[in-house]
Amino acid sequence: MRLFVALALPDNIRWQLRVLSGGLVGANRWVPPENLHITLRFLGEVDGRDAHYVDAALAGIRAPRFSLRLKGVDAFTSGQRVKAVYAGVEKQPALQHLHDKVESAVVRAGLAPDGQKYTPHVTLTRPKDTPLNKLQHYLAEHSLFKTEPFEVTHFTLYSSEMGSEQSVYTALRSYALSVPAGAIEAAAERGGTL
Ligand code: 2AM
Repeated sequence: MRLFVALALPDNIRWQLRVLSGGLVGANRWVPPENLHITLRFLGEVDGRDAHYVDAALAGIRAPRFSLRLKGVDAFTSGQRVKAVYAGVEKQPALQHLHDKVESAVVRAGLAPDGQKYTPHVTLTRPKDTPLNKLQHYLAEHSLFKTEPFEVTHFTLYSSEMGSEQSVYTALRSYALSVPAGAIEAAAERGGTL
């Protein structure tokens, strides 16, 4: 099966991304709202035994919850070709920290290291035929894009299958992030919940 590890996005954030999903020449297919996510690690084709090891290693990760915000738009290009257009993620050291823990866990489970610099993003479209000048126009138009902050409380192992129109992602298991030390006491003092 084809697997990846990702952060799901809350409904309100997916809603806020809707303003970006259109208005780009050569991009006719946009990632549907239910498929929008932040990939932590693409695993590719993994057999059942390795999937089991990966799951066990991911379940052993201890990392704190954190707050995140999507900010700006950008693109991965190759020469003149626009490969993917994405919403950016505001810098958050806790996200890089979680990514590094996931990477170590995956390697500990026996998969090959990724070796690439991690650029967190939410892919919006993989255009077929977008000229660079049209891309520049789109990016300039949305340069001030920003969502509300949201809490990241877990990360998820997904399988990916080809559907007739688009990929179908299935959440196989979610792994909880911990409540930071002190937050429980502070919430109790406020007399409220976390
Ligand atoms: P993306 O976050 O850049 O879109 C599920 O297919 C996810 O895994 C996609 O969201 C995609 O990343 C990522 N992915 C798919 N194929 C990949 C590949 N060959 N290398 C790296 N990441 C890949």
